[in-house]
Amino acid sequence: MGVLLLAGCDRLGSTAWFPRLLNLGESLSRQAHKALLPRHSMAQEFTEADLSPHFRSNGTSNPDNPAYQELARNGFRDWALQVDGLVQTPTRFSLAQLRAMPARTQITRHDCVEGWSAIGKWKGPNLARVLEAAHPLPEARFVVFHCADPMESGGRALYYESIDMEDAWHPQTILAYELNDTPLPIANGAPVRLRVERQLGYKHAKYLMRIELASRLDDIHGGKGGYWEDSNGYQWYAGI
Ligand SMILES: Nc1nc2c(c(=O)[nH]1)N[C@H]1C(S)=C(S)[C@@H](COP(=O)(O)O)O[C@H]1N2
Ligand SMILES: [Mo]
Repeated sequence: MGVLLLAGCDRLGSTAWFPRLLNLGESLSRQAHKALLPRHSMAQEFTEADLSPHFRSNGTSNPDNPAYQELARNGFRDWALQVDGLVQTPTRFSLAQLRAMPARTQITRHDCVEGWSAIGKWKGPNLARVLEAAHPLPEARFVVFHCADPMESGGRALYYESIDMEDAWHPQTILAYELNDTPLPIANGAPVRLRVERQLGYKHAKYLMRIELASRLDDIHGGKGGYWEDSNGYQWYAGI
């Protein structure tokens, strides 16, 4: 099993994450380590020939948020991703800083619960590398993504989502700033969105503004770990 997993990782050119995940040590109980193995599998990757001619937009396609609109007008030069919560070093990343990090490119299929799929090519740094830069504290168990787009009128109920450390450290979990070799369009979550390839579409938070490390989810917004989980009873773990 272990050999197969490592072989799989080698094939995809990513071996660094596994020892680092273990280094994270204290933040994962022994039981979590055991439970983590089955979910190590990789989502299927495709070739350029498989790309959908157009990667559609779903949900918000242009955030109704004056602060976001201002950032967009400026080509996101003043945008920064805040990483805080249960970290030693709260850190802000500019788009240029994220673009300067080692990046992963992957062609994957996005599956939306509303009944459509599309294959796209995504590029961006591994989420794990970004989180490591802020030094997660041992108590951190969840990664919460706070987005720019309000889901209700009057700027209320900003979209948000969350994943656990297993998915956060998975090699295909990236912060994408490119789709199909072009800067991520606003319709698809500019300037940066999450790709968490073994879960359904609604987990892939767009318009990222802030990433919060947390020990629990029940005291964040509606307490269910995401906008759709809170409002429509969607499953928090949306494995494909
Ligand atoms: N911030 C934010 N993220 C979001 C959404 C949204 O409305 N707002 N919609 C989700 C849903 S349901 C899907 S299927 C995908 C759609 O991504 P796309 O617009 O690139 O197709 O984004 C997900 N992430
Ligand atoms: Mo979706």
